[in-house]
Parts: sequence; structure tokens; C-alpha cells
Amino acid sequence: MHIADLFIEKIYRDKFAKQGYVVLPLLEKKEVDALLQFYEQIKSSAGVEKPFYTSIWSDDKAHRQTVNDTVNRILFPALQKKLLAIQPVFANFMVKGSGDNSALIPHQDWSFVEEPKHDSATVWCPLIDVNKTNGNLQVIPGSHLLNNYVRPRFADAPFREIEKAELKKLLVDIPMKAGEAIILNSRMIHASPNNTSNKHRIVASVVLAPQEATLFHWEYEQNDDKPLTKKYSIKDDFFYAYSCYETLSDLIPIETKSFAENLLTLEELKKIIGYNSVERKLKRALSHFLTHPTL
Ligand SMILES: O=C(O)CCC(=O)C(=O)O
Repeated sequence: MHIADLFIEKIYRDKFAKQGYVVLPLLEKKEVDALLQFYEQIKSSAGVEKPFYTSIWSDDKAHRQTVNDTVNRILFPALQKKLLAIQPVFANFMVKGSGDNSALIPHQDWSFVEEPKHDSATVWCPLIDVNKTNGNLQVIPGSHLLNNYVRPRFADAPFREIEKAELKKLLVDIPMKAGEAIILNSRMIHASPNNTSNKHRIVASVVLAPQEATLFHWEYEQNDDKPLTKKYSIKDDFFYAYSCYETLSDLIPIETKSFAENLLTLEELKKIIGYNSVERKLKRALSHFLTHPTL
């Protein structure tokens, strides 16, 4: 089952399947305010001193759990008005302080389900208006068509040999209002620029999977120079039970396999995403007339 098929409205089903993401209105103002108020209450317990951090990086399990439960309690019912038969994998705050080191490099998210039989998506919902000056999300449209279906923790990206400047040219900024959400396939390449404003950028986020899909987590390991993946069967408490930097030594993998990677060139990536530079330039030129670029 695929997330694209679970949108109630056809327009979102079609857009999500084609471009790998959609932007839609999600939260009411009172829900945005409730999340901001909750963030203010718990921010000091995160204990993460980085210009960009997400709650699952916190060493404090109680912090990870309370953020998961509270963010999920507000986001998930709102999402059930847009999508059928979904399950939350984990929920999170993603906070970007101001400064030159707050950018996030292009990456894909981990796999959470058996792909391509199923897929999963990240819901990213800013609690303040975002644009390219304060760390809006950037995506490479069409990059959900990449076929690296196992994306383990600690593994490097299959597009790591492409020059950073070239990769950046493929990114599209997604400016959004507080309470809107971008829902993106976990395979999408995404990033975010530095926050050059003097205000923290706070985002509430939840990863979604189809209800019928079993949740898994893959870990990358180098063994005698041979790359391996270990596959774990997980429950929805996994991402607050373990911080994202922990090795999972007390868990028993259900499968250990060698990890075969196919490193992408720029040309291969452009072909997969159906990159059309003329169309992209035209859309850029028109983009100030549009609330959301949809390329
Ligand atoms: O919050 C951000 O700026 C980036 C979020 C992100 O990379 C993610 O959701 O994986």
C-alpha cells in the first residue's frame, strides 16, 4: 500500500504520486498555538545544543516520549481528515536556530516499511511562516522515483558523489504559512537552508506509514570492510525508546544482509526525476505569482 493511494482527495493522490509531495492546509490557529506553547514548556529538556536539531536526537527519553505523544495527539487527527488508513511512526519537533551552521544538506529519510511494496511519508508542519530566509523545506521534485528502497541509519547517500553545487541547483524552495503541511515521500531528496532571521524556526512533524504495513528499521554496519544492513522489526515506541545515535546492541536483527549500493551520477539523477531545465526556468520565472511552486 502506498501513501499516494490513501489521500481522500484525488488532486492530492495524483500530485503525490507524480511529484512525490503535496502542500495542504492542516492545522487550525489554535492547534498551532497549542503546539508552540507546548514547545516553550519542554524546549529546555531537549538538551541538544545544535543550530538544527530534532527531538529524536535528544538523550532524554522522557523528552522524546512527551514530544512524540503530544505532537502526535495534535497532528494525527488532523491528518486523518486528509488520509485514510494511516499509522504514525513517530512525531517530533524540528527546530532551526539562527546562524550560518543551521542548513541541512540534501538527504533522504530512513526506510520505515518494506519498500516498494509499501512506502512512507514525512509530514512537516511549520508553526511559523517559513521562506528561504528562515529555513523553509527544499525538495527535489520527482526524487521519490529513486529505487534505493533500503535506507539504513548510519549509511551515506547514494548521490554522495554528485557535486553539492549541482545537487543544490535541483532543489526547489517551498515557502509555507504556519499550520500548512508538506507531506513528502520518505525517498524524496530534501534539505533546508540556513535560518538568517533572528527567530527560531519551529516545525512539528510526524512520519506516516500505511496502517497495514509492518514497521521496520535498518541499521548500516561496516564489517571487515563489507557493508551490511541489519533489519529490525519495530513498534511505534521505537523512536523514543532509542535515540537516533544509539547502536542497537540490545536488539536482535531479524535479518542481516550485505548492502549493495548503486552510486548515482548527476545525469542518472536528472533522468530519474525527469528534470527539464527549460520547464524549471519557466516555473521559476512565474513562481512569484504562485503561492506554492508545484514543479
Ligand atoms: O526541518 C528541516 O529543516 C529539515 C527536516 C528534515 O530534513 C527531515 O524531515 O528529514
